[in-house]
Amino acid sequence: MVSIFPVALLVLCALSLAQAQLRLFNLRASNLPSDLLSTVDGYVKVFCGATSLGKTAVRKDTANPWWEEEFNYFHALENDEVTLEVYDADLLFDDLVGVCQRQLQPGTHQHDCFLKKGGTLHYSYTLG
Ligand SMILES: [Ca+2]
Repeated sequence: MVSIFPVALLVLCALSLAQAQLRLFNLRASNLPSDLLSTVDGYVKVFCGATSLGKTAVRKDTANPWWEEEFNYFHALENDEVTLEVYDADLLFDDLVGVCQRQLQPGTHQHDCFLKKGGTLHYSYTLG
């Protein structure tokens, strides 16, 4: 008699390793901190694992920016870590306001992430 257990295990592995499409969208921030020397000019860099998915445009002179960019990645895996780095663009060196990291789960999710130097990043993603 041939056990079907190894086959079932194989199928499970294949399912859990199946690449999925990640769509990250609706990026907004609120109450970004200002410094004395410059306006708050926010932008966000997006990564999935070690892969850079790009960055948003700079929203000049607002503590409550929103970004219309969407980020798509077709090789995402469940439990991959998505990283969002929020910066304040400045003349010489851009300030890192905070970093948000989260492990991807199937479905559509909306998250608020408190940034180290102040303010909150809001974003949504769909994995599926
Ligand atoms: Ca600035």
